[in-house]
Amino acid sequence: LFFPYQRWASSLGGPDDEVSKAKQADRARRICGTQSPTIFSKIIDRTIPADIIYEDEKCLAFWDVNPQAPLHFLVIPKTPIPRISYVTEDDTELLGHLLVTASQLAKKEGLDEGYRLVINDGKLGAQSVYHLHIHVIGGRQMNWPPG
Ligand code: TR5
Repeated sequence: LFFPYQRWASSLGGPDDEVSKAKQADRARRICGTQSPTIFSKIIDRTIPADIIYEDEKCLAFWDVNPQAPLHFLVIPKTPIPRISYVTEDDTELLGHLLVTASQLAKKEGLDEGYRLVINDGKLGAQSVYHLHIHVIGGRQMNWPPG
């Protein structure tokens, strides 16, 4: 528990950082196309290291490098779907699997008192990496509405 908390405490960049990253990513996506493979494809194929906590044939989970809470990890499909707004009926089973995995890992990490799942979509949703991912954020009181 100590390690992710320490990273969270030392990386409070603030929400503006995430919004500017999302704007940059959207600009790059419009100029360069679909931005594929993203950094997450490189984490999946182990070209770039990440602190991986779970893997199966359909998905991968790893600690967020810029945590927004004491515990913050991402659950991603191995298939590089860019955005939640791009999914189709064919992705129904995969999306269910991602949610069940997120829930099981949250339980394993001891988030018994609650946590938040977040999927950012596109520029207005502050998405910065165009490979679908579920944020699992916990270990502190969340606020509402989100920023
Ligand atoms: O803004 P969205 O919803 O797209 O979230 C992207 C998330 O990916 C952010 O919370 C970032 O902190 C996280 N991220 C970005 C990188 C990265 C990462 N998490 C783990 N490992 C990472 N590596 C190695 N490289 C990144 N660029």
